[in-house]
Amino acid sequence: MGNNDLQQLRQKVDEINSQLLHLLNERGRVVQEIGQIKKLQGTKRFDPIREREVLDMVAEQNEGPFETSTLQHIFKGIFKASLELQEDDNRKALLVSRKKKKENTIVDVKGELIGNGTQSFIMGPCAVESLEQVRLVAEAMKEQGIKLMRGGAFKPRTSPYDFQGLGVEGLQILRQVADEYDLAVISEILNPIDVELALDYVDVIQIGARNMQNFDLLKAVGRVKKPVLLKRGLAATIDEFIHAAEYIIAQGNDQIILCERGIRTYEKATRNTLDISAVPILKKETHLPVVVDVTHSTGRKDLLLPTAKAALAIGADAVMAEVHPDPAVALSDSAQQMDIPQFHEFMEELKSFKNKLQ
Ligand code: PRE
Ligand code: MN
Repeated sequence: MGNNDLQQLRQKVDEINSQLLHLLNERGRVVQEIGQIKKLQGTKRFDPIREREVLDMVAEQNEGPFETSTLQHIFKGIFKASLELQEDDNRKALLVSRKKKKENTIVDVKGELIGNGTQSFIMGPCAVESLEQVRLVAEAMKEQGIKLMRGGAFKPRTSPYDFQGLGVEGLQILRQVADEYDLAVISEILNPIDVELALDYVDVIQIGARNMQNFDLLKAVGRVKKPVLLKRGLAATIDEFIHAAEYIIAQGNDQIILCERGIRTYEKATRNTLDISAVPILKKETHLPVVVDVTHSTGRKDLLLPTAKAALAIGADAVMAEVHPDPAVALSDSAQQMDIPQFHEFMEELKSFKNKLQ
C-alpha cells in the first residue's frame, strides 16, 4: 500500500463526496417543496411519524459497515437541517441581523450620528438629583464638545429603600438643561405606561439591564418613533441580548443602540465583567450601533480610562460613563462616578488616544 493507493482511494472518496453533496441538495429542494405544501395546508413542519418511517427504512435497508444507530443519527441531522430549510425567512434571519440588512444602522440623535463610524461619548450623572447638579455636568460636557447626556430619573435600585429617582421632575430637569446647553437626553424608562410621557422629555429611551427581558416594555418602545438604548441584561447571553433587540424592531422601531455594560461572573475585582468581545460579535451579528458603558461594567474609577480605550480600539460606536459634580454625596453609584476635573482629564486622555487610533 503506497502513496498511489491512498491517492486513488481519496479520489474515490472525493467522487462520492460530490455525489453526496449533490444528493443532499437535491433532497433539500424536494424538502423545500414539501415545506411549501405544508404551509398551504397549515400543517406542522415537524412530523415525528414521518421521521420514524424514514429511520425504520434506514434500519431495514442498512447493509453496513456503518451501524444502524450511526446512520439514524446522521439522518436525524438531515431532518433538523431540512426543518431549518423550511423555516420562513423571518425566523431564519432576525430583523436586527446583518443577514437581513448589510449596512450599518445609523441612529440620529438630534444631529449626533451613532453608528456612522465616528465614535461618540455619552456622559452624565447616574441619577438626576437637582437642576444645579445637572447644569454643572452639562457645562463640563459642553466644554468637551459632548452632546449626549445621560441621567436617571426613574432609578431601578437593588434595594427598595434606596433613592428611586425624581421621576417626572427628573425628566423635566434633564430637558430644561439639555435645551439650555443644546444637548440630547438619554434616560431610562421602567414602565410601559411611562413611554408616552417620556417622548416629551427624552431624545433616547434607555431600557436598563434589569429590564432587558421585560417584553411588554420592549414592545412598547418598539411602537414609538424614538431611538432606544438597550442595555445587556446582568446575566444575558449575547443571543438573548440580540433577541431582546428583535422584540423592539419587530414592532417597527429600528432606531436601536445596543449597550454592553458588563455581565455577572464569579469575578469580584470588578462590579461586573466587561465582555469586550461582545462588541465585535454584536457588530458582526447585527447592523446596530454598539456602546460600552465603562462605569457600570467596572464599578471602578481607576478602570474607566483603560476600558474606555479598549472600547474605542475594538470599534465601539460610543463610550458611556458617569459624571457627578460631587460624587461623594451622590445619591447613587457614589464610588464610581467621576468628578468634573477627573472627567476633563479622562476626556483629554481619551481624545488623544482616539486621534492615535485614526
Ligand atoms: C422531513 C423533514 C422534517 C420532518 O420532520 C419530516 C421529514 C425530512 O427531512 O425527511 C421532510 C418533511 O418535511 C416531510 O416529509 O414532511
Ligand atoms: Mn449608575
